[in-house]
Amino acid sequence: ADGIAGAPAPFDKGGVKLALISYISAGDFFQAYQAGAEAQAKALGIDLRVFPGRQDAAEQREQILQAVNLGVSGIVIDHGLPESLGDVVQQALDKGIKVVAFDVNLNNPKIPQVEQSDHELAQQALDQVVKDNGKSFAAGYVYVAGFAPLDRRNEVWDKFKAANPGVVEKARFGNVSDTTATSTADQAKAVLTANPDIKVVFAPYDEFARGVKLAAGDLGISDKIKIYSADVSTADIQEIVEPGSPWVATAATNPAVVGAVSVRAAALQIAGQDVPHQITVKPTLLTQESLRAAGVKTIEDLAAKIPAFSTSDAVTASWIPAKLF
Ligand code: SR1
Repeated sequence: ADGIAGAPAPFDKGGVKLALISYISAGDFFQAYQAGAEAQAKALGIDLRVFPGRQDAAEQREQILQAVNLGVSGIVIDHGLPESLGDVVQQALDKGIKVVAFDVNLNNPKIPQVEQSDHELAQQALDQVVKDNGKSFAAGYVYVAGFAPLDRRNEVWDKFKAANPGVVEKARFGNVSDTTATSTADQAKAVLTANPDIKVVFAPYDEFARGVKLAAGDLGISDKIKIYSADVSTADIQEIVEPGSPWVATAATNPAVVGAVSVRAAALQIAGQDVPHQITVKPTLLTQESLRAAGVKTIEDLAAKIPAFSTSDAVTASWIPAKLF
């Protein structure tokens, strides 16, 4: 195992074992998050064990116990259902294992919480909604309760509607599964057919937005609606900038950067260094117009143009290589 010269123990010797335990693995966001975690782990000489998520709470609990038995020094928990995790996470903490939570509220002062500033992210997207559409329109809203980032974004949507009585939510739908985009597309088709006055769809998860776009294309109404989302990937950029696309804006971080930040939070704790309880990676608004004007085609293009897409100064230290992409 390769140690890092000048790093605190145990990173000076290398071979530190860390587990990444996800609730969801399908989709661009989660794949990029994992790739970022792997890149940061490699740069720290960490032996990262990745446990794939299948939206299965019982399996995620089992994976946490497996990681404890493997003798890992840290566990990054990426999404999940808090009510099914508390006792197994406590078992890990009791063994001295450091835990980091991304987008799942584990409500424990010993567990740093990583998030993308979901309130700000939703607000950025909704500010663009108002710029493009004013404050009176019929809307569709894609939401599934119980996922911390979606619940936080929903708080902003609720406030937005309360502040803008001319915004009428005609329908609420959504599905989170291993086929989120296609299942959401089926629901969106029914919703858009039943509500032809919908002009705006707030779909704050890229798989939701992809589903709504698919439905609009199938129904031949891509020029009648505008879709506002969260998240970005190379595939998303291509869908946003293509001619006639109804997907007009997204507020996003680089998920690979968020994955790297999560691993750094675990590494700093393992090294006995302080980590803030709340760790935030700030989003950036990306409009169709700005992406087209800048000729952005990939997430790498974004990273080259916008510093926040290539690295974050959250939870770093002089001994941690942070520039990975
Ligand atoms: C089902 S939760 C999906 C969200 O998790 C991450 O926060 C991504 O931003 C995605 O939108």
